[in-house]
Amino acid sequence: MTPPLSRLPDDPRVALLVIDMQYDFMPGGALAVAEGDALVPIINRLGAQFRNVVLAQDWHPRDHVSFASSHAGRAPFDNITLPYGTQTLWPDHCVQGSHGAQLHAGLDIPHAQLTLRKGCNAGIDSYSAFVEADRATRTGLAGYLSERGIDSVYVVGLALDFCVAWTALDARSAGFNTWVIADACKAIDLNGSLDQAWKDMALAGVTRIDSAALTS
Ligand code: VGL
Ligand code: ZN
Repeated sequence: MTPPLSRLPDDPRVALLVIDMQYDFMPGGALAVAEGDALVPIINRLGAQFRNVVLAQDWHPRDHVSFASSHAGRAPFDNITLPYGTQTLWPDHCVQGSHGAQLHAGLDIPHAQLTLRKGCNAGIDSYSAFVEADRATRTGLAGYLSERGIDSVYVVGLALDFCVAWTALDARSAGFNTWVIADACKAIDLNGSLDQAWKDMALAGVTRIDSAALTS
């Protein structure tokens, strides 16, 4: 089942989810995604087309469980086993209140209504803007969108193979029509994670489009 473009950006039942456009994910940042900053003008153009926009912000306490520095003898990009499953370890990034955690100042979407901070629990990571990595703790985003009559989301931002993909998969699980705008995302691509993410999303019914499909 591939949904057609049955929900246009200015439809009040649609939201654009802008994921983790923060300095630590930009070139020069602690967990840099190549060309992440090239997305700023693309996402600004998209943002202007949508009535509803939510900004997600990775927002970790300084002793966060996803930081390699929280685990003696571990290095960034190692995998460890936590009570909730496998966790990839990262360089310290997006520490609450730090410059690296700030949204890129070039983002220009003044009508965005909600900034959703995630990953705030010291012991649980959260790639997804909907459900934390324990797959049980909810951020409240599905409830927020549903209460506002939103049934469809377009997802853009960083990183395609982690926070964008997990957010899109959870949006589908929560029943939202879900599109990922491929040219408005950039990937980390760790051990084949990018190919895997597209496969997982296709299987779940997430539709891949390019921003050109929305410019009429
Ligand atoms: C992200 C790794 C760790 C992301 C966040 O935004 O994709 N990736 N924290
Ligand atoms: Zn993070």
